[in-house]
Amino acid sequence: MVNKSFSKIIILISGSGSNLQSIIDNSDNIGVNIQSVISNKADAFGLKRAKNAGIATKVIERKQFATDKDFDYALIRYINTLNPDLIVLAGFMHILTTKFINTFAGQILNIHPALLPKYKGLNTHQRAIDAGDSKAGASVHFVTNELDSGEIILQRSVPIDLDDNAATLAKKVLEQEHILYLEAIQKVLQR
Ligand code: NHR
Ligand code: GAR
Repeated sequence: MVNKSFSKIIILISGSGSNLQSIIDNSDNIGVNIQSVISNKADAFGLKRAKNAGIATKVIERKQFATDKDFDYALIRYINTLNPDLIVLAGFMHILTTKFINTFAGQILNIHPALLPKYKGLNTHQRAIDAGDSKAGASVHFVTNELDSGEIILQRSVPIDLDDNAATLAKKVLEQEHILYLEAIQKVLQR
């Protein structure tokens, strides 16, 4: 049964979807109903996770469209049919247009694998190691038109050990992300 007091969310992915899995597994606890999982990659493993959980899935790929704008309009049209309370980016790797951000202003969250404002963009773990940082981590933030720069909701950190490489660090951070995203979604829905 769908509890009416649950918030409606949709989740956008591009890949493995382990953050998606964490939200699926804890959706009752944090009071969310996942209406749909959207992937911009047809082969994303996260689509299988959603299907296994009986959640609707939708593939909308950039290559189906002539321009970024047309792609984003297709996303907007689909999302508008669902009217979600929150749009959750979980390993979504395509930069969204201003039109998309403005349409859903204040309703879009992203998890970024760095202690923002450090290391916006890509390749965050290698950059933290190369800089000699003693800690790394992840941030959940509101998505605005400036990449990875919206209000930070919550962060979690992990130590960078001397024998860490980008892969071992990514694994440690990802474990924290799975907890962090649950906490951040709850925090946003409570305000
Ligand atoms: N869109 C907007 N407008 N603003 C943000 O802050 C966004 C966003 C879309 C995604 C996630 C972000 C991250 O957490 C995110 C934040 C992709 C890229 C990127 O350069 C950068 C940041 C993020 C996601 N993507 C390349 C592109 O040209 C493609 C890279 C690839 O496919 O491997 O879109 O880090
Ligand atoms: C996560 O580490 C997330 O922070 C990162 O991709 C991984 C997705 O893992 N996001 C970005 O780098 C966004 N540019 P998942 O698909 O297993 O959740």
